[in-house]
Amino acid sequence: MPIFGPASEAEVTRAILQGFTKDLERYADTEVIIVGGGPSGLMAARDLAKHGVEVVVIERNNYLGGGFWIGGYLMNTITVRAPAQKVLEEIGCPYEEFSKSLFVTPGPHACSKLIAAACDAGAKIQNMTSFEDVVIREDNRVGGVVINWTPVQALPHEITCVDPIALECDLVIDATGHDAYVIQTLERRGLAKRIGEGGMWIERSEDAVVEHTGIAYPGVIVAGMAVCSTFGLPRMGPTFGGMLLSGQRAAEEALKFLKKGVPPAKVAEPKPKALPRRR
Ligand code: 48H
Repeated sequence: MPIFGPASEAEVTRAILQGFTKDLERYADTEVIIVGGGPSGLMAARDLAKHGVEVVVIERNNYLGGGFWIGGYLMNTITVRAPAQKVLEEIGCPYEEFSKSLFVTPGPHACSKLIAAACDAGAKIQNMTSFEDVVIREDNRVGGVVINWTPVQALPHEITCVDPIALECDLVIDATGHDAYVIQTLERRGLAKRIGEGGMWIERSEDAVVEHTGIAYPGVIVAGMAVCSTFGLPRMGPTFGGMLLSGQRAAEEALKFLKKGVPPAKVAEPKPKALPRRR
């Protein structure tokens, strides 16, 4: 008696294809695209999905988490300053108090909990996918992202004649870390400016990164280290509370932009006639 139920090779292939196609078809036109699946991007994805926003994370690696896996100096310990330990509590990640307002937790535990929290909330993940360019609309507003398979980008130029595809959205969140890749793309066209991050100053940088998280260009919110790079803020080294709270702030700003998250009206208003979703 076999242990496993029946499934042929062809069925397995079809299951993979259908899963991929179903997701990509749905997210060809979505509400929010988050470029970068590090701590700030995952946090934003989780909070947006929790509010019922259609959100997809584009990640160039096969794994999510960015710098959140290993903490500082390849030593696997994540540090967060108060009040960011509350986020760890929310996602069910155990932590210890190191000193009055500094908390520690193992990177792999924190990272896997955060990934699970984003997926459980309903965020979709498109990994091994690199952001290449922006889709531009009237007045140079960003209206989507141009993507390609990461392996295609990694091939020698002579054998990479593979055109990318594009996904449309209402809002892009640049959570690509130090590179601020979305803003960089706009900068190359003379549309935006990236100042570059400043030197390390933990006690200044984390407040600043949260305060500056928001719309940096029409159609683009910056989150996480991309905020420091865009606005010339000090860096915070191996402490991650600012990344988590910046992701939360990015989600709040996105909800405001999308006019979501407002309490429902007490009296039901008549529904407007359904229109095609956009453009
Ligand atoms: C698709 C891309 C692309 C692309 C990059 O670096 P991250 O962890 O980013 P944050 O901002 O969430 O967190 C920063 C933190 O890890 C850190 O580095 C800190 C706190 N440094 C302080 C200091 O002083 O040094 O994650 C970014 C993610 C990664 O997973 C990348 O692979 C991904 O974005 N990414 N994905 N297309 N073009 N570029």
